[in-house]
Amino acid sequence: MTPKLYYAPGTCALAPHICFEEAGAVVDYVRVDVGKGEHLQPDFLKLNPNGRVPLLTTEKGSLTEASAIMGWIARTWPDARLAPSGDPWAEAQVASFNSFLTSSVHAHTFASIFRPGRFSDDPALHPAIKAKGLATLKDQFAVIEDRLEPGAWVHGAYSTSDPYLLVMSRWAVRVGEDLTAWPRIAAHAERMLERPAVKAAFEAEGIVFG
Ligand SMILES: N[C@@H](CCC(=O)N[C@@H](CS)C(=O)NCC(=O)O)C(=O)O
Repeated sequence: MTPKLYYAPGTCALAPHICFEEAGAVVDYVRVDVGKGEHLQPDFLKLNPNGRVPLLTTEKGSLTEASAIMGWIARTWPDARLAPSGDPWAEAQVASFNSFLTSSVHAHTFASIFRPGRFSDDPALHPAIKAKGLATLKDQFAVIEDRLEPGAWVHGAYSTSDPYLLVMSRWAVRVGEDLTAWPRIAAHAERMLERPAVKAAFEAEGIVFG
């Protein structure tokens, strides 16, 4: 069975989408219209009860969570060299960075900005939640900026962390941040956008950077 990646354009599903393009994998891409609530329909919820994209289905079943899906891609197409192999420390560094993006930058910070209703039912509190998210974003991007080596990929060699960081950089621009405040992150995004796999995924999803 050909793997299917359920995605919505420009979401965190873009990161595994880029990984699939990097691997040259044959994949069926299934566009989910989140605006119309397709991810909350019973057929989708049967596959992912969390009602979120990305969702991967293979002959083995469903796999959720962007970072797990990217890990699977990296190990299934080792020639794409999307993850270090055989070095537990290097593997843990990738897992650490990707977990930070998932749990802190995405689920905490960007969710505060995009979805303040997840943090409080009181609409009067939403502007303060968003403002806190925007402040936290600056702090977290400063931490990422500090750990990036100029001109290098996140972990030196290219890995799943690079498409994932690009998604966060794109969102940062979309919420009004100017990446020039973080020159290494800005340069990282520029180099990412030159990669054929990134261009292919952006074109397929019909999105631009920013
Ligand atoms: N922890 C999940 C989060 C997935 C997630 O929040 N996906 C968003 C798009 S970036 C989504 O499906 N949003 C639809 C909604 O929240 O209704 C992951 O890392 O894959």
